[in-house]
Amino acid sequence: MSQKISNWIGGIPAAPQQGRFFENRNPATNEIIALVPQSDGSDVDAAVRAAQSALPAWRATSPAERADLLDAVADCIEGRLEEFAVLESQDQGKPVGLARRVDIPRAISNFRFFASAVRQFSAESYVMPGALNYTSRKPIGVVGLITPWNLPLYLLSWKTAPALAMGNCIVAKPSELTPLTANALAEVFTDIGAPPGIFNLVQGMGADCGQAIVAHPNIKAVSFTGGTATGRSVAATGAPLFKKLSLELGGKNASVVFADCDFEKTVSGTVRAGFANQGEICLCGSRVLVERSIYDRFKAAFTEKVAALKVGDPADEATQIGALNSLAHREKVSSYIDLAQEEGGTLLTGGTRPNLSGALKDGAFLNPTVIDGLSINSRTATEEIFGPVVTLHPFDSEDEAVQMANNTRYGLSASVWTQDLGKAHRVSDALEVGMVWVNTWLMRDLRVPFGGVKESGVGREGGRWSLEFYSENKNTCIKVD
Ligand code: TXE
Repeated sequence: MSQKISNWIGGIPAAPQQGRFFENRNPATNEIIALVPQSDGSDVDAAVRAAQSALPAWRATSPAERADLLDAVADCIEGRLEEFAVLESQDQGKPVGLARRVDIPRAISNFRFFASAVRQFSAESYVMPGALNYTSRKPIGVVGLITPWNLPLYLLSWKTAPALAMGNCIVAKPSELTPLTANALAEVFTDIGAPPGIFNLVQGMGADCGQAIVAHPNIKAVSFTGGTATGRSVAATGAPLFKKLSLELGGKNASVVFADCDFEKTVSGTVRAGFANQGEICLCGSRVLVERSIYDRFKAAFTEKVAALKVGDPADEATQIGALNSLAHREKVSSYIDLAQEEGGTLLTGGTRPNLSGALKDGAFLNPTVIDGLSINSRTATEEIFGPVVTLHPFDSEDEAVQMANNTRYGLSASVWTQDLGKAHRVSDALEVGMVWVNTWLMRDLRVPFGGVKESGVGREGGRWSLEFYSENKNTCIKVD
């Protein structure tokens, strides 16, 4: 059964002005599940006008009032958690259990965290002889939020909550591949009686709808999460307009495994880092670098664990690897598996499609894949694949491990696995990334900075960095006679 969804402008559903819709498919079954507005610049313009009308009243509210609204959003999503989890799973391909345990609860906690953070956000003052300076954080105005298909609600909530907390109004565009939980979030804003126009949602393609958001003269800041090539285009459009930009882009992250690690925990941790969400997380550890003295033992244990992952129906609670996000994306990922073999790699497990029947036979499934024997300079080991594919590489020394980990144009995150604290510090310090985990992966503390270096992005979000990004810092100097 497919539904026809709308844009949400000024708190009410709005059909796209050109009347065009496109099909949205469940990647596990290839069935059409929704018709989605194919919006263009005229829809974006209407959304910006609605946001501008809501802005004067919204920016005048107190932080406590905004925090109350964010808490109400969180409560409402929580009340509909199961519905959100099922929508996310059907739209994205991820196991429903993962959406139920991770994606949706984390989206809820984003709203609660930023509600609490803005209640406590404080200004600074600088006293000087004869004068007092104080800073205040002003809303930017109307902000554009553009999000990808891998963690749809979670990433939208990560931007929406701090943007509203700081008194901005929003024009958001989710990925055209995963429009449904964003649509449900817009419903939530209307259901809880949020001021119309503070959260506007425009559905559509990147090239027209996304580009129209980035180019719109009255959108003053854009927060974008997606591929590096798209990020480059967002920067090229937004920078000459002097927009504030936050770019969270791709990654080719290393898990660095030393011989002195806790072996069992490291195997489990690096398998999780490689294959969570089908490997479709920008933080996934898709290159596992292993000290040569334990390489063969690690390779065997890692491969065995990956081969045992349960691939299949995302609606089944026991499933660990669901469908990739689309058939086109599976083609891209599969093409890297072919490339890896041309580049001299050996498939240790995976590389094939699982044998699923019934409704799932045409789904975008791929068995989790482990490859070794590749040069660290190969395309497979340096380009972002963004799927359930991990390459293994041996190293001989700490220096070599660092050199190999840094051998990529990306610099988002890394994990280091060792019981030697000194080594953990040295290696973490030398890695060219924005985030390092030691003996863990994707352990989340909402107060910490999130973002990458090199071609993984520009800027930081998370905690106070989000509150700072979504506001302008203003200084007032008062002369004291
Ligand atoms: O992302 P896009 P795609 C990586 C991953 C993946 C590749 C491409 O390697 O295979 O990127 O994925 C909107 N102006 N990541 O094509 O295109 C688009 O509609 C403004 C990494 O799906 O970057 C969507 O809403 N917006 C990643 C959003 O940008 C534009 C997550 C992201 O889409 C636009 C996803 C334009 N010109 C993919 N073109 C991560 N780092 O988490 C597209 N968009």
